[in-house]
Amino acid sequence: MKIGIVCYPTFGGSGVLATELGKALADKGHIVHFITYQQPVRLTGFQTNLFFHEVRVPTYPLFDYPPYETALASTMVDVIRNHHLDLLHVHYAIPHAAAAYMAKKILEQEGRHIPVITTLHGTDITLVGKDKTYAPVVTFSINQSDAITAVSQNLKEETYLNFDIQKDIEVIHNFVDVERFSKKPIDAFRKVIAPNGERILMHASNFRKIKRVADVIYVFNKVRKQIPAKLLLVGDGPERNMCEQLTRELGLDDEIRFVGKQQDMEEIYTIADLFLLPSEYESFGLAALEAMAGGAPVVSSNSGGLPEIITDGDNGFMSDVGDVDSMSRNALAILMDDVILNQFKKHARNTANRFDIQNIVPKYEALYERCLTEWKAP
Ligand code: GMT
Repeated sequence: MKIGIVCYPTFGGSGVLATELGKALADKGHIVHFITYQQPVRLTGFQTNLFFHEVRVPTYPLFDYPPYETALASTMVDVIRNHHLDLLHVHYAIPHAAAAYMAKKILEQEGRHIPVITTLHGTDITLVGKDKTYAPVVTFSINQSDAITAVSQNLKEETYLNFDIQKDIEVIHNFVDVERFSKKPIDAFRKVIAPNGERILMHASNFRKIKRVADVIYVFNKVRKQIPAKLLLVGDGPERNMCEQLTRELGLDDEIRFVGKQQDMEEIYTIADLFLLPSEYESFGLAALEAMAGGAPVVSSNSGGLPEIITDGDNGFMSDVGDVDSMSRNALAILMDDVILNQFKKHARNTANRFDIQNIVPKYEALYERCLTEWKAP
Protein backbone atom coordinates (compact mmCIF):
# COMPACT_ATOMS: atom_id res chain seq x y z
CA MET A 1 0.00 0.00 0.00
CA LYS A 2 1.04 3.62 -0.49
CA ILE A 3 0.37 5.33 2.81
CA GLY A 4 0.53 8.98 3.81
CA ILE A 5 1.25 9.63 7.50
CA VAL A 6 0.59 13.03 9.00
CA CYS A 7 1.87 13.73 12.52
CA TYR A 8 3.70 16.11 14.79
CA PRO A 9 7.42 15.60 14.24
CA THR A 10 8.42 16.31 17.83
CA PHE A 11 9.22 14.16 20.88
CA GLY A 12 5.52 13.96 21.86
CA GLY A 13 4.03 10.48 22.07
CA SER A 14 1.73 10.87 19.07
CA GLY A 15 4.62 11.79 16.76
CA VAL A 16 6.79 9.01 18.15
CA LEU A 17 4.05 6.42 17.69
CA ALA A 18 3.24 7.64 14.17
CA THR A 19 6.90 7.54 13.16
CA GLU A 20 7.44 4.06 14.59
CA LEU A 21 4.31 2.92 12.75
CA GLY A 22 5.54 4.38 9.46
CA LYS A 23 8.94 2.73 9.86
CA ALA A 24 7.34 -0.61 10.70
CA LEU A 25 5.03 -0.40 7.67
CA ALA A 26 7.99 0.42 5.44
CA ASP A 27 9.86 -2.60 6.89
CA LYS A 28 6.90 -4.70 5.80
CA GLY A 29 7.21 -3.41 2.22
CA HIS A 30 4.63 -0.61 2.16
CA ILE A 31 5.56 2.76 0.70
CA VAL A 32 5.24 5.41 3.38
CA HIS A 33 5.19 9.19 2.93
CA PHE A 34 5.46 11.38 6.04
CA ILE A 35 3.89 14.81 5.69
CA THR A 36 4.79 17.26 8.45
CA TYR A 37 6.62 20.54 9.09
CA GLN A 38 9.92 19.00 10.14
CA GLN A 39 11.73 15.69 9.89
CA PRO A 40 10.18 13.52 12.66
CA VAL A 41 12.70 13.01 15.48
CA ARG A 42 12.53 9.24 15.31
CA LEU A 43 12.81 9.18 11.52
CA THR A 44 16.51 8.55 11.20
CA GLY A 45 18.50 6.53 8.64
CA PHE A 46 17.71 5.89 5.00
CA GLN A 47 15.12 3.49 3.67
CA THR A 48 14.19 3.37 -0.02
CA ASN A 49 10.43 3.17 0.62
CA LEU A 50 10.25 5.93 3.27
CA PHE A 51 9.75 9.53 2.24
CA PHE A 52 9.47 12.81 4.09
CA HIS A 53 7.63 15.86 2.68
CA GLU A 54 8.12 19.10 4.54
CA VAL A 55 5.11 21.40 4.90
CA ARG A 56 6.32 24.92 4.24
CA VAL A 57 4.27 27.85 5.46
CA PRO A 58 5.39 30.98 3.60
CA THR A 59 5.22 34.09 5.74
CA TYR A 60 3.50 37.30 4.65
CA PRO A 61 3.24 40.59 6.56
CA LEU A 62 -0.55 40.24 6.71
CA PHE A 63 -0.32 36.95 8.60
CA ASP A 64 -0.14 37.34 12.35
CA TYR A 65 -0.89 33.62 12.37
CA PRO A 66 0.68 31.65 9.50
CA PRO A 67 -2.05 29.40 7.97
CA TYR A 68 -0.43 26.02 8.71
CA GLU A 69 -3.61 24.03 8.19
CA THR A 70 -4.04 25.41 4.66
CA ALA A 71 -0.41 24.68 3.80
CA LEU A 72 -0.76 21.18 5.26
CA ALA A 73 -3.93 20.41 3.26
CA SER A 74 -2.27 21.68 0.07
CA THR A 75 0.83 19.55 0.70
CA MET A 76 -1.38 16.52 1.31
CA VAL A 77 -3.12 17.11 -2.04
CA ASP A 78 0.22 17.51 -3.80
CA VAL A 79 1.74 14.35 -2.30
CA ILE A 80 -1.38 12.26 -2.91
CA ARG A 81 -1.58 13.42 -6.54
CA ASN A 82 2.08 12.98 -7.37
CA HIS A 83 2.81 9.81 -5.41
CA HIS A 84 -0.56 8.13 -5.98
CA LEU A 85 -1.22 7.41 -2.31
CA ASP A 86 -3.92 4.90 -1.41
CA LEU A 87 -4.82 6.38 1.96
CA LEU A 88 -4.02 9.03 4.52
CA HIS A 89 -3.46 8.23 8.19
CA VAL A 90 -3.47 11.32 10.42
CA HIS A 91 -2.25 11.25 14.02
CA TYR A 92 -3.63 13.74 16.57
CA ALA A 93 -6.92 15.30 15.54
CA ILE A 94 -5.88 18.96 15.64
CA PRO A 95 -5.43 20.24 12.98
CA HIS A 96 -4.61 17.09 11.04
CA ALA A 97 -8.12 15.63 10.73
CA ALA A 98 -9.55 18.92 9.49
CA ALA A 99 -6.74 19.42 6.98
CA ALA A 100 -7.22 15.85 5.75
CA TYR A 101 -10.94 16.49 5.23
CA MET A 102 -10.11 19.54 3.12
CA ALA A 103 -7.56 17.57 1.05
CA LYS A 104 -10.02 14.73 0.56
CA LYS A 105 -12.73 17.09 -0.71
CA ILE A 106 -10.33 18.76 -3.16
CA LEU A 107 -9.30 15.36 -4.53
CA GLU A 108 -12.89 14.15 -4.72
CA GLN A 109 -13.56 16.88 -7.30
CA GLU A 110 -10.92 15.25 -9.48
CA GLY A 111 -12.57 11.86 -9.09
CA ARG A 112 -9.84 10.62 -6.74
CA HIS A 113 -11.08 8.98 -3.53
CA ILE A 114 -8.75 8.78 -0.60
CA PRO A 115 -9.77 7.20 2.72
CA VAL A 116 -8.75 9.15 5.82
CA ILE A 117 -7.95 7.34 9.05
CA THR A 118 -7.71 9.48 12.18
CA THR A 119 -5.89 8.22 15.27
CA LEU A 120 -6.76 10.02 18.50
CA HIS A 121 -3.84 10.16 20.91
CA GLY A 122 -4.88 11.95 24.08
CA THR A 123 -4.71 15.67 24.64
CA ASP A 124 -6.31 16.24 21.21
CA ILE A 125 -9.44 14.94 22.97
CA THR A 126 -9.02 15.36 26.70
CA LEU A 127 -7.39 18.78 26.89
CA VAL A 128 -7.06 20.88 23.75
CA GLY A 129 -9.77 19.31 21.60
CA LYS A 130 -12.66 19.77 23.95
CA ASP A 131 -11.91 23.46 24.42
CA LYS A 132 -14.78 25.24 22.70
CA THR A 133 -12.32 27.13 20.51
CA TYR A 134 -11.69 23.88 18.65
CA ALA A 135 -14.52 21.49 19.54
CA PRO A 136 -16.89 22.04 16.56
CA VAL A 137 -14.12 21.50 14.01
CA VAL A 138 -12.69 18.54 15.91
CA THR A 139 -16.12 16.89 16.17
CA PHE A 140 -16.88 17.46 12.50
CA SER A 141 -13.54 16.27 11.18
CA ILE A 142 -13.48 13.16 13.39
CA ASN A 143 -16.97 12.27 12.15
CA GLN A 144 -15.85 12.80 8.55
CA SER A 145 -12.94 10.36 8.90
CA ASP A 146 -13.43 7.02 7.19
CA ALA A 147 -12.04 5.23 10.23
CA ILE A 148 -11.21 6.39 13.73
CA THR A 149 -8.86 4.74 16.17
CA ALA A 150 -8.01 5.55 19.78
CA VAL A 151 -4.89 4.39 21.60
CA SER A 152 -6.78 3.05 24.61
CA GLN A 153 -10.24 2.01 25.72
CA ASN A 154 -10.19 4.95 28.12
CA LEU A 155 -9.55 7.42 25.30
CA LYS A 156 -12.35 5.89 23.26
CA GLU A 157 -14.74 6.41 26.19
CA GLU A 158 -13.47 9.97 26.77
CA THR A 159 -14.08 10.75 23.09
CA TYR A 160 -17.69 9.58 23.18
CA LEU A 161 -18.18 11.46 26.44
CA ASN A 162 -16.81 14.77 25.20
CA PHE A 163 -17.84 14.83 21.54
CA ASP A 164 -20.90 13.87 19.55
CA ILE A 165 -19.24 11.09 17.56
CA GLN A 166 -21.51 9.08 15.30
CA LYS A 167 -19.01 6.47 14.20
CA ASP A 168 -17.34 3.46 15.68
CA ILE A 169 -13.94 4.05 17.25
CA GLU A 170 -11.54 1.12 17.12
CA VAL A 171 -9.06 0.76 19.97
CA ILE A 172 -5.54 0.02 18.74
CA HIS A 173 -3.14 0.29 21.65
CA ASN A 174 0.31 1.85 21.47
CA PHE A 175 3.11 -0.57 20.69
CA VAL A 176 6.84 -1.01 21.22
CA ASP A 177 9.55 -2.77 19.26
CA VAL A 178 10.54 -5.13 22.05
CA GLU A 179 13.58 -6.48 20.26
CA ARG A 180 15.02 -2.99 19.83
CA PHE A 181 14.14 -1.80 23.35
CA SER A 182 15.34 -4.82 25.29
CA LYS A 183 19.05 -4.46 24.66
CA LYS A 184 21.61 -5.19 27.35
CA PRO A 185 22.30 -2.09 29.47
CA ILE A 186 25.49 -0.20 28.65
CA ASP A 187 27.53 -0.60 31.82
CA ALA A 188 29.58 2.54 31.33
CA PHE A 189 26.44 4.63 31.07
CA ARG A 190 24.97 3.08 34.20
CA LYS A 191 28.19 3.87 36.08
CA VAL A 192 28.14 7.52 35.04
CA ILE A 193 24.66 7.94 36.49
CA ALA A 194 25.01 5.66 39.52
CA PRO A 195 28.73 5.23 40.25
CA ASN A 196 28.15 3.38 43.52
CA GLY A 197 25.50 0.99 42.26
CA GLU A 198 22.59 3.16 43.40
CA ARG A 199 19.11 2.31 42.13
CA ILE A 200 18.23 4.40 39.06
CA LEU A 201 14.77 5.97 38.89
CA MET A 202 13.77 7.58 35.63
CA HIS A 203 11.14 9.82 34.10
CA ALA A 204 10.87 10.86 30.44
CA SER A 205 8.38 13.33 29.03
CA ASN A 206 7.87 16.68 27.37
CA PHE A 207 7.76 18.36 30.80
CA ARG A 208 4.28 19.73 30.37
CA LYS A 209 2.09 20.50 33.41
CA ILE A 210 -0.03 17.42 32.73
CA LYS A 211 3.03 15.22 33.45
CA ARG A 212 3.40 16.49 37.05
CA VAL A 213 7.19 16.22 36.94
CA ALA A 214 7.47 17.92 40.36
CA ASP A 215 5.75 14.81 41.80
CA VAL A 216 8.55 12.72 40.30
CA ILE A 217 11.05 14.79 42.27
CA TYR A 218 9.03 14.58 45.52
CA VAL A 219 8.71 10.80 45.17
CA PHE A 220 12.41 10.47 44.49
CA ASN A 221 13.26 12.64 47.50
CA LYS A 222 11.35 10.25 49.78
CA VAL A 223 12.89 7.17 48.17
CA ARG A 224 16.48 8.33 48.41
CA LYS A 225 16.07 8.96 52.16
CA GLN A 226 15.58 5.18 52.52
CA ILE A 227 17.89 3.71 49.87
CA PRO A 228 20.84 4.92 47.76
CA ALA A 229 19.25 6.17 44.54
CA LYS A 230 19.67 8.52 41.58
CA LEU A 231 17.07 10.13 39.35
CA LEU A 232 17.43 10.52 35.60
CA LEU A 233 15.12 13.09 34.01
CA VAL A 234 14.89 12.86 30.23
CA GLY A 235 13.19 15.42 28.00
CA ASP A 236 12.49 19.10 28.04
CA GLY A 237 9.54 21.45 28.12
CA PRO A 238 7.76 24.25 29.95
CA GLU A 239 8.13 22.79 33.46
CA ARG A 240 11.86 22.07 33.29
CA ASN A 241 13.02 25.34 34.89
CA MET A 242 10.62 24.89 37.78
CA CYS A 243 11.90 21.33 38.26
CA GLU A 244 15.54 22.43 38.21
CA GLN A 245 14.73 25.05 40.83
CA LEU A 246 12.91 22.49 42.98
CA THR A 247 15.91 20.20 42.70
CA ARG A 248 18.19 22.95 44.00
CA GLU A 249 15.77 23.88 46.81
CA LEU A 250 15.67 20.27 47.98
CA GLY A 251 19.49 20.05 47.79
CA LEU A 252 19.32 17.24 45.23
CA ASP A 253 21.71 18.60 42.59
CA ASP A 254 24.05 15.66 42.97
CA GLU A 255 21.27 13.09 42.91
CA ILE A 256 19.22 14.24 39.92
CA ARG A 257 20.48 14.40 36.34
CA PHE A 258 18.58 16.42 33.73
CA VAL A 259 19.73 15.05 30.39
CA GLY A 260 17.35 16.93 28.08
CA LYS A 261 15.89 15.55 24.86
CA GLN A 262 17.44 12.27 23.77
CA GLN A 263 17.32 10.29 20.53
CA ASP A 264 18.42 6.81 21.60
CA MET A 265 15.76 6.13 24.21
CA GLU A 266 16.18 2.38 23.83
CA GLU A 267 19.63 2.66 25.38
CA ILE A 268 18.53 4.92 28.20
CA TYR A 269 15.55 2.87 29.38
CA THR A 270 17.69 -0.23 29.88
CA ILE A 271 19.63 1.34 32.75
CA ALA A 272 16.48 2.28 34.69
CA ASP A 273 15.38 0.24 37.71
CA LEU A 274 12.07 2.06 37.93
CA PHE A 275 10.08 4.41 35.70
CA LEU A 276 7.92 7.13 37.29
CA LEU A 277 4.84 8.52 35.50
CA PRO A 278 2.60 10.47 37.92
CA SER A 279 0.61 12.22 35.13
CA GLU A 280 -2.62 14.09 35.70
CA TYR A 281 -3.89 12.25 32.62
CA GLU A 282 -2.31 9.75 30.27
CA SER A 283 -4.35 8.23 27.46
CA PHE A 284 -1.97 5.28 27.28
CA GLY A 285 1.56 6.12 28.46
CA LEU A 286 3.85 5.14 25.60
CA ALA A 287 6.94 6.14 27.60
CA ALA A 288 5.93 3.68 30.33
CA LEU A 289 5.56 0.90 27.78
CA GLU A 290 8.97 1.63 26.24
CA ALA A 291 10.48 1.66 29.74
CA MET A 292 8.89 -1.73 30.46
CA ALA A 293 10.37 -3.14 27.26
CA GLY A 294 13.72 -1.98 28.62
CA GLY A 295 12.96 -3.90 31.82
CA ALA A 296 11.79 -1.13 34.15
CA PRO A 297 8.69 -1.57 36.31
CA VAL A 298 6.45 1.50 36.52
CA VAL A 299 5.10 3.53 39.43
CA SER A 300 2.42 5.83 38.11
CA SER A 301 -0.87 7.56 38.69
CA ASN A 302 -4.03 5.60 37.95
CA SER A 303 -5.29 8.13 35.42
CA GLY A 304 -6.66 7.54 31.93
CA GLY A 305 -5.46 4.44 30.14
CA LEU A 306 -2.61 3.59 32.53
CA PRO A 307 -4.64 0.75 34.15
CA GLU A 308 -4.71 -0.85 30.68
CA ILE A 309 -0.96 -1.52 30.88
CA ILE A 310 -0.06 -1.43 34.57
CA THR A 311 -1.17 -4.12 36.99
CA ASP A 312 -0.69 -3.39 40.68
CA GLY A 313 1.87 -5.65 42.30
CA ASP A 314 2.85 -7.24 38.98
CA ASN A 315 4.69 -4.84 36.65
CA GLY A 316 4.35 -1.78 38.90
CA PHE A 317 1.90 0.10 41.06
CA MET A 318 -0.64 2.89 40.55
CA SER A 319 -1.79 5.58 43.00
CA ASP A 320 -4.21 8.48 42.90
CA VAL A 321 -2.96 11.56 41.07
CA GLY A 322 -0.79 13.64 43.41
CA ASP A 323 -0.44 10.97 46.12
CA VAL A 324 3.35 11.12 46.34
CA ASP A 325 3.39 9.29 49.69
CA SER A 326 1.73 6.27 48.18
CA MET A 327 3.95 6.45 45.08
CA SER A 328 7.13 6.56 47.15
CA ARG A 329 5.96 3.62 49.31
CA ASN A 330 5.27 1.67 46.12
CA ALA A 331 8.65 2.60 44.65
CA LEU A 332 10.39 1.39 47.81
CA ALA A 333 8.37 -1.84 47.83
CA ILE A 334 9.82 -2.59 44.39
CA LEU A 335 13.35 -1.28 44.88
CA MET A 336 14.30 -2.43 48.40
CA ASP A 337 14.89 -6.05 47.53
CA ASP A 338 16.83 -7.51 44.55
CA VAL A 339 14.61 -10.58 44.23
CA ILE A 340 11.41 -8.51 44.21
CA LEU A 341 12.89 -6.00 41.78
CA ASN A 342 13.89 -8.75 39.35
CA GLN A 343 10.43 -10.24 39.54
CA PHE A 344 8.86 -6.87 38.67
CA LYS A 345 11.37 -6.39 35.85
CA LYS A 346 10.45 -9.76 34.40
CA HIS A 347 6.73 -8.94 34.53
CA ALA A 348 7.37 -5.53 32.96
CA ARG A 349 9.06 -7.25 30.00
CA ASN A 350 6.15 -9.69 29.72
CA THR A 351 3.74 -6.76 29.50
CA ALA A 352 5.82 -5.14 26.78
CA ASN A 353 5.65 -8.41 24.82
CA ARG A 354 1.85 -8.17 24.80
CA PHE A 355 2.14 -4.77 23.11
CA ASP A 356 4.94 -5.79 20.78
CA ILE A 357 5.07 -4.11 17.37
CA GLN A 358 4.49 -7.50 15.72
CA ASN A 359 1.11 -7.86 17.44
CA ILE A 360 -0.18 -4.32 16.93
CA VAL A 361 0.97 -3.13 13.49
CA PRO A 362 -1.08 -5.84 11.67
CA LYS A 363 -4.18 -4.28 13.26
CA TYR A 364 -3.48 -1.03 11.41
CA GLU A 365 -2.82 -2.94 8.18
CA ALA A 366 -6.13 -4.79 8.54
CA LEU A 367 -7.91 -1.49 9.11
CA TYR A 368 -6.31 0.03 6.00
CA GLU A 369 -7.37 -3.00 3.94
CA ARG A 370 -10.93 -2.67 5.21
CA CYS A 371 -11.07 1.03 4.34
CA LEU A 372 -9.73 0.40 0.84
CA THR A 373 -12.20 -2.43 0.23
CA GLU A 374 -15.09 -0.24 1.37
CA TRP A 375 -13.97 2.51 -0.99
CA LYS A 376 -13.74 0.15 -3.92
CA ALA A 377 -17.17 -1.38 -3.21
CA PRO A 378 -19.92 0.22 -5.38
O1 GMT B 1 2.65 12.51 26.19
C1 GMT B 1 2.36 13.57 25.69
O2 GMT B 1 2.04 14.55 26.33
C2 GMT B 1 2.38 13.72 24.20
C3 GMT B 1 1.11 13.23 23.66
C4 GMT B 1 0.96 13.51 22.22
O3 GMT B 1 -0.19 13.56 21.87
O4 GMT B 1 1.89 13.71 21.47
O5 GMT B 1 1.05 11.82 23.94
C5 GMT B 1 -0.19 11.18 23.91
O6 GMT B 1 -0.05 10.18 22.93
C6 GMT B 1 0.75 9.07 23.29
C7 GMT B 1 0.83 8.13 22.08
O7 GMT B 1 -0.41 7.67 21.70
C8 GMT B 1 0.17 8.38 24.51
O8 GMT B 1 0.92 7.24 24.85
C9 GMT B 1 0.21 9.40 25.67
O9 GMT B 1 -0.36 8.80 26.80
C10 GMT B 1 -0.59 10.63 25.27
N1 GMT B 1 -0.41 11.68 26.30
C11 GMT B 1 -1.43 12.09 27.07
O10 GMT B 1 -2.56 11.61 27.03
C12 GMT B 1 -1.10 13.16 28.03
